[in-house]
Amino acid sequence: MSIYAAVDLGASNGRVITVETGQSLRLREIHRFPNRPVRLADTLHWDILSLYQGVLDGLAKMDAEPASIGVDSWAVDYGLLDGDGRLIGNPVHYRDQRTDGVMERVIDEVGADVLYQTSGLQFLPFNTVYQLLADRLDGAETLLMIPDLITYWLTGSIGAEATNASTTGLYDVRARTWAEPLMDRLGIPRRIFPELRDPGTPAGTLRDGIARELGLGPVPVTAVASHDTASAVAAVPAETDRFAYISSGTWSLVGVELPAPVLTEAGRLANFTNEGGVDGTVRYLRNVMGLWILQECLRVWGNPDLGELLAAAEQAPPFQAVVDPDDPSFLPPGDMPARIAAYCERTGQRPPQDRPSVVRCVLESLALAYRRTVRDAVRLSGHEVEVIHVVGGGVRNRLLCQLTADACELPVLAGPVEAAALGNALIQARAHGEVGSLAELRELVRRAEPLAVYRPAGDGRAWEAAETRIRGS
Ligand code: LFR
Repeated sequence: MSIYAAVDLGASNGRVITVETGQSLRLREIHRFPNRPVRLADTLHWDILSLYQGVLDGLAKMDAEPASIGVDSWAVDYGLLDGDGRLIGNPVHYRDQRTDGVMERVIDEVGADVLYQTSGLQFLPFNTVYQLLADRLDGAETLLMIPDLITYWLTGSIGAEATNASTTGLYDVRARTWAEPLMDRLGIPRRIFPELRDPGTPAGTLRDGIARELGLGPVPVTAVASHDTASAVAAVPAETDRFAYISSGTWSLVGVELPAPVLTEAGRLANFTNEGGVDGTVRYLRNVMGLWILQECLRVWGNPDLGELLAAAEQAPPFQAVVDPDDPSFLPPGDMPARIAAYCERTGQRPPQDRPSVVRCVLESLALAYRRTVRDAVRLSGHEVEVIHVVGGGVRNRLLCQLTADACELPVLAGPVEAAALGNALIQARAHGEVGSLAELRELVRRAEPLAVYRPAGDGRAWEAAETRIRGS
C-alpha cells in the first residue's frame, strides 16, 4: 500500500489528489484551486505562477509523504526557457487569437497530407506547431509543455513527456520521435525540444529547498501520461477493448483506443487525431467543443444554479434547435447564448427562447456530435464498440449522459469523475511495481467505484432528423 500524489491541471481548475493503493483505491482531494486565465493587452495568458503556487499549496497540505508525484494537464500549451533555464514570457492560452490564419498558411505551404502523415494530428488552430509559428522564438533554448514545466520547477529535471509531445504536431506518430524534418521545413529550431520520456519513467526528485518548505523528503517525481486525456483514457474502467470513450470536461474527447495509428485520407478529412497513449496505444478521436459552451453560458448569465437549470432543461421541449458545437464561432471565450442564437438564425432555426431551452439545445447538440463522432470513429478505424464509457466531470451531468445513450443508441457507463487523476496516480503505482498491465490498471478502477448505467431510450430517428438540420447549414 502506498500513496501517490496526482497533480491534475484543468482549464477551469487545478487539483492535487492523493490515491492510496491497497485492497481498494482510496482517492482524496487534497486541494482544488481556480485556473483563471488573464488577458493582458491583447493576449490571453495562463496564470502559470498562480497554478504553480496552487500545486505547492496542495503538496503542502498532504498529511502523509507520497511515494511519488506526477503532473498532468491540458495539452498543446508550453513555456519557453532561456539559456539559464528561466521562463521567457508567460505561457499563452490556446484560445488566444494569435494563431488566427496560421494553420491555413502552413497547410498551403506544406500540405495537409504531409502534416497528417507525419503527426497524425487533427487540424486544430491551436496545435503547438501553429502557436510556435505565431510566437517569437529568439532567445528560446528549451520548450516545455505545461506539465513538463511544472515538473521542471519542482525538480530541476528537463524532459518532454511523450503523450503530451504527441499533441504538438511536431511528433512523428509512427516512429514515436520528434519530427525533425518537419521542424526543419517550418524553420522551428530542433534544439528547443528536450529528450522524450515515456509515461512511467523517472522525472527527477523534489528540489531540496522545495522539499524542505513542504516538510517532505526527496520525493521522486514520475513522468505520467501527462496529457490529461491520456491519463483519463488510461483509467477508463473498460472490461474489453470494444468500447468508445468520452472524456468529458471543458472539452469532450470522443473516440476509440487502437494499437496503432490510422492515417487514412478519410480519417484526415473527418479531422480525426492519433494521440499517443500509454503502452504505445493510440487515441483515435475527435475534439468536440464540450461543456465549454455551457460553462461560458453560465458565466455570461452570472453563474446561476446549474442543478436547477438542468432540471428545467430536462422538462424543456426536445429538439427546438441544434447547433454544431464544433463551429469555430464557439472556440473563443465570449457570449455563447448570443452565438447560439446567431448560429440558429444562420441555419433557419428559431433560437431557443429561455435559459432552460438554451441548455437543452447545448446538451442535445453535444449528444448529437457524440453520435456523429462515435460512428465516424468506428467506421474509420474498423474498431467495433458495444458500450460508451464517459469519464471526467461530465459524468455528473446525468441529463447529458442519458442524451448521449439515446443519441448514440448504445449503453453509457459513466464514471469515474476523477479519471485523469486516477490514471496519473496509477501510472505512478505501476512505475513502482504495484500494477501490471493496462487491463489490470482498469480492473482496479472498475473495482474502486460503482459506475452509473444509462440505457438508450427513444427513437434514433429523431436524432437522425436533427442531424440533417445541421448538415443543411
Ligand atoms: C482536454 C485537452 C484536450 C486538448 C485540449 C487543449 O483537457 O487536453 O485533449 O485537445 O485540452 O489542450
